[in-house]
Amino acid sequence: MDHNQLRDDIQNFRLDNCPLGNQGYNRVLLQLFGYVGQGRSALINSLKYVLSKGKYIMHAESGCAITLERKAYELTPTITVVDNRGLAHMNNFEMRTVYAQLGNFMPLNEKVEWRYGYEDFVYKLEDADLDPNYTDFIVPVFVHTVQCVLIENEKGKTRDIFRNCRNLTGVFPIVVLTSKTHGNYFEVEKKFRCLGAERIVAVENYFEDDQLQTLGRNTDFLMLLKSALDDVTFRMEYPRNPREERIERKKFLLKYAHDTDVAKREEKLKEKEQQTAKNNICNIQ
Ligand SMILES: Nc1nc2c(ncn2[C@@H]2O[C@H](COP(=O)(O)OP(=O)(O)OP(=O)(O)O)[C@@H](O)[C@H]2O)c(=O)[nH]1
Ligand SMILES: [Mg+2]
Repeated sequence: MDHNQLRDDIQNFRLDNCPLGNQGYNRVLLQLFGYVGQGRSALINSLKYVLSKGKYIMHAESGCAITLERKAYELTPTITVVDNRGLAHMNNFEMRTVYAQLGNFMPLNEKVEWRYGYEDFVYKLEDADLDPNYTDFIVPVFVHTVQCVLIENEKGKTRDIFRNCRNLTGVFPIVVLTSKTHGNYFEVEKKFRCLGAERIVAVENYFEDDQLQTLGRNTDFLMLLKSALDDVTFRMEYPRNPREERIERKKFLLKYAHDTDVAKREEKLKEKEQQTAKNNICNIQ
């Protein structure tokens, strides 16, 4: 498809024009997530740049500043992109906060804290009910740099993350590989395909000192947005109920938080029993 046509289609996409109307949704929310320092903020700046036809502006701080606050950036009248806090350790406590961000249960423009206590986490979910959001159609986007190879231990966890994301949002995460020209992206793409990724888009982000637009580079960013909108159109062909979907997301989060907590308690109990057994052996000797 012609580049200008593609950009116009993205700019003009409206949920009202879906086969069954908007069904109660009023915007498409691209939720960027992944590990720290993978190029999420740079991706937002590139998307804004490619769609604006104007000068390059650094909207989201990229580079030295680590994103700690959840922030939303409007791309078109229908599409908004959210810069979520990145994962540092990939443990279940961080993961449940990542899922809470993806499920739209964490407020925008506030620092995202990892909630290690079960009650603390559940109270935060309850707080979100003060001003519940039913109207965002969530599309998860996992951002990963080509320069960072997934190690064996991370592969299984990433597969689980993809599956949980799909269960939470109903959409399989789109994988965006950044730094396309700084590594072997075919190799990295193959690894993500093996983890079940359905759609993978590789891009080279634009920066203040690297802002010469080319057709191919721009088209990669537009293809990412088209891919997200294709997913939305596909799901909007079926009858949906945004309120019920939000309740289902909350149930998912409560169960995940509970299971994580139980597993942690069992682990602690086992450690304590092992220590007691060790002490008893020492006392006998
Ligand atoms: N060459 C190149 N560098 C990139 C690209 N994307 C991001 N970077 C660099 O990678 C680093 C991290 O980019 P950010 O945009 O800050 O990444 P982030 O995921 O927002 O990071 P946190 O907010 O810290 O978790 C920066 O030094 C960027 O310049 C890319 O496509 N190409
Ligand atoms: Mg960032």
